[in-house]
Amino acid sequence: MTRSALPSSEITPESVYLDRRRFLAAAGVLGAGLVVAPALGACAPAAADASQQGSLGTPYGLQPYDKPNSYEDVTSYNNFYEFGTGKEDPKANAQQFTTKPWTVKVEGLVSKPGDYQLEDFLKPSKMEDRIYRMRCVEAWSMVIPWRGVPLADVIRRAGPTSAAKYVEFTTLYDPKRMPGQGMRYLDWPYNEGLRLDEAMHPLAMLVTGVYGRDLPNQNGAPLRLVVPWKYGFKGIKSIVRIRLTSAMPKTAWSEAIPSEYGFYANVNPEVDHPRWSQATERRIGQFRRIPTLMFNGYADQVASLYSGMDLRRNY
Ligand SMILES: Nc1nc2c(c(=O)[nH]1)N[C@H]1C(S)=C(S)[C@@H](COP(=O)(O)O)O[C@H]1N2
Ligand SMILES: [Mo]
Repeated sequence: MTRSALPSSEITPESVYLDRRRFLAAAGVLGAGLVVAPALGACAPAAADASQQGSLGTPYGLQPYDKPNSYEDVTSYNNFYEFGTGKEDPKANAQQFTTKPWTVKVEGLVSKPGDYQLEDFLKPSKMEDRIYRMRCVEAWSMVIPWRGVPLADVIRRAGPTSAAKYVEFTTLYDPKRMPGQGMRYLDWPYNEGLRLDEAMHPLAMLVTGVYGRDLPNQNGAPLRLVVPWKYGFKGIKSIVRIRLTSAMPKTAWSEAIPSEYGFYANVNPEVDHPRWSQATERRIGQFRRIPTLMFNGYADQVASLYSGMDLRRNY
């Protein structure tokens, strides 16, 4: 009997999900194996490890502590100021938020601007499951199995013109549905940005699900950004607009407190936040603090995007 044949009351959703992924990985089915392998390797049985880790795990800096966080952890400890500033507020306050229908506006320096229903916007792309380390600027972190599409796919379809240099993302503005927008924590709507080459990097994802299920509201339903080598605030939630621009977009946190948050937001353990160290992190669900890695452990993949840049000044 496979584990998924057990009644759901006997198993946690995350164990079923991860078991299935282990099976797919062992069978060589996962196209995104390079990306998911580190976390899979960490929880895979010893026999499977020998064949998986050398080829798949090593390039992504597999660490023994990189086990996926539980579904409960991932969905109950967040930042999403539109629903309150406490870590447990988003889950408590976002339950009634409706995300259907959902329109995504694509505009700016593109050959195919338009308003797309979310389903049509995503349909031409293949959904992928990828387990990423995630690091918040507040020095906590998680390992999360996301589901989504490569951001590069969506941008390619929009057809950036030769003048396009940056991508700007904007969250829904609707204070009736997002009660936190009635408070002036930030200059709403929340917005974020990437340089076009960062946005085209294969690790950058537009995410619609977690643990193989639809994204819960508190995690940014129905569409959010995930950029695993950058601090969590880049991962803008509940996106309604993607705009290609020639000038560097303003971003919510660097506008609010420019002395503490920059445009690049790359994880760099050598550059402290003005009020605390970034050298270590607290992995949610674990006891000891662990060292923070350059580019959150994705340096082999992304460091070349920043060659020649001073990452102390461009924080
Ligand atoms: N619209 C919006 N997106 C947001 C935020 C927010 O307040 N509003 N917080 C960010 C921060 S600081 C973090 S750490 C991540 C945390 O959410 P996650 O754990 O679901 O990735 O969401 C990011 N995206
Ligand atoms: Mo964050």
